[in-house]
Amino acid sequence: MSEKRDLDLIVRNGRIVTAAEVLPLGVELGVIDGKISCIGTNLTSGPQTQVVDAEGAYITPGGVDSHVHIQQDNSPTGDTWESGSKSAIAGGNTTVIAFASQKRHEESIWPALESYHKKAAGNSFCDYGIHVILTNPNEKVLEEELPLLVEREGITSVKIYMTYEPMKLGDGDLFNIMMRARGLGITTMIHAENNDIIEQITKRLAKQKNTGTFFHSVARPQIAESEATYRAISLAEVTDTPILIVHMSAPTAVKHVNDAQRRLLPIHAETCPHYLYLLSDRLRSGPEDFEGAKNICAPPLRHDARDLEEIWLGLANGTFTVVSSDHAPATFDHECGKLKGLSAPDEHGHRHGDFRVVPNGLPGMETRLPLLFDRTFDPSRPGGGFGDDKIRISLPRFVELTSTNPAKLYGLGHRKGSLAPGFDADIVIWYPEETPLVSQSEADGPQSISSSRQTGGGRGKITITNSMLHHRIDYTPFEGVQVRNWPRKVFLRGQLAWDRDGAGVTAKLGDGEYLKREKSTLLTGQMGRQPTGMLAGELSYWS
Ligand code: DUC
Ligand code: ZN
Repeated sequence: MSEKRDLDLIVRNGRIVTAAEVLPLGVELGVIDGKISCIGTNLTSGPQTQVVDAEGAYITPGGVDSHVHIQQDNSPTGDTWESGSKSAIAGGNTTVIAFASQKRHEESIWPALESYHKKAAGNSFCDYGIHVILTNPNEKVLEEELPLLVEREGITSVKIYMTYEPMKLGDGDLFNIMMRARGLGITTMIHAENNDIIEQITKRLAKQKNTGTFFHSVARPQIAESEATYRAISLAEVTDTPILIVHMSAPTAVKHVNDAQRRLLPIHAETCPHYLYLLSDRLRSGPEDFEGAKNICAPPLRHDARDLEEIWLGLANGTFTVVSSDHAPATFDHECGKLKGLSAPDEHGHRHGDFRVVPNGLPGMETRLPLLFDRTFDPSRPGGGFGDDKIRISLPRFVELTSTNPAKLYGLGHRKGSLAPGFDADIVIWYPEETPLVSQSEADGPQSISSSRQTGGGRGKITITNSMLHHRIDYTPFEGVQVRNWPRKVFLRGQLAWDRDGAGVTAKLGDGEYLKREKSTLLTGQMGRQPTGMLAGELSYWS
């Protein structure tokens, strides 16, 4: 008779959140060999069992940040795998998916992929997958290499750009990639902005000497995003293939996605915390500084608070599939970083800003989950916390957007993104929220503030400062933003990887494993529908 084995870990006394619901307090997680083995009440511990008391806090699956740029060749001042993955773990992410980018002159995708594997292997604190950016989708790549990418490498997603001179592809290439992706079950991620609109406006801005940081947001108007989004959707419709429009910031573009979804087209959308929190006024620099460069990303931050609201609405109403960070940082104070856009002093001692040469992108892996969690309510409780005018989405929707959906969309739905038996024991325990926000002694004055609060520590408002983050970037665009909670403990496959009240990051470099991914198991809408206006079977003449 086989001996019943002790659980390695029990997490008790918390409120487990899945994409479907918040389970009652008292439901416990049992873990064996890095996997969740059971969920139940009064689980039995043995001498070998580590028991963790969540103290009534919410427990969510490890975050899956499915769009991060780490240690890419074109980002020399960004994060390394070491710093980036450490930052990910400290922000509650147990999985990231980053990009190996084919260079335009490369006839094959393998050199980029091999060199990217070498950078990541043994250097990650969290589990990771890789997407491939296609910039030269020649016939060999499409016909011979993509099938191997899926079957041999476990890479089931590609990203393509409609803008940026060194990377952008035309509609013909997009069409051909989508046709191939459809046959192979690849998810196509698209950066949708109309390059010609941006290029022409940029030239005209420069002619009028309007190159200061703020003009970055003027050069990339909403219509550039919405036109390209509509075009990408049309190509997806005619080729009948699922796509994901990445990092959406323009409500006019989100409307195209929403319309397409209502026609049951397989169109996914992604947004990022900066498009939910920050406006383009952040791009303004003072006369003596270049601070606005810290908020330069593409698509840009939008102009109006109503634009932010529309993006929140898209989260609440189901239009968006995922929220990623698009962590793509550049150090500010570095000649190849954001300051690259500031000239040397001229004969009068003036320095001139030029947004055209500022690297695009913001850091955000570590702040993604706390920023979004801040706006959640608990639907299992009377009133649920609604009534606070900041609240926008439910806790299950938070889990769906940040963990469950990205796992399913990118072929990890069988092991990541959910707290259920058989899944990896990737677990985030937050701070309990019922306890007094500030203890009496803390309320008495700054001298009595405890050490955990000095580190911005839990149980109460946490003010984001760059000094508390683990990336190797010298700023965060969210400096000074207050959030109500933070991942307190994070387990990666059953091992404690982050302990905010203890040793900080407890995972070891190299604990993170490469994840071979399966095909997507998340579909919005339907496939196999007849594109508008075509005859039944018309597609078979050419597809
Ligand atoms: N925009 C991109 O297209 N990539 C990375 C960062 C950014 O802002
Ligand atoms: Zn990106």
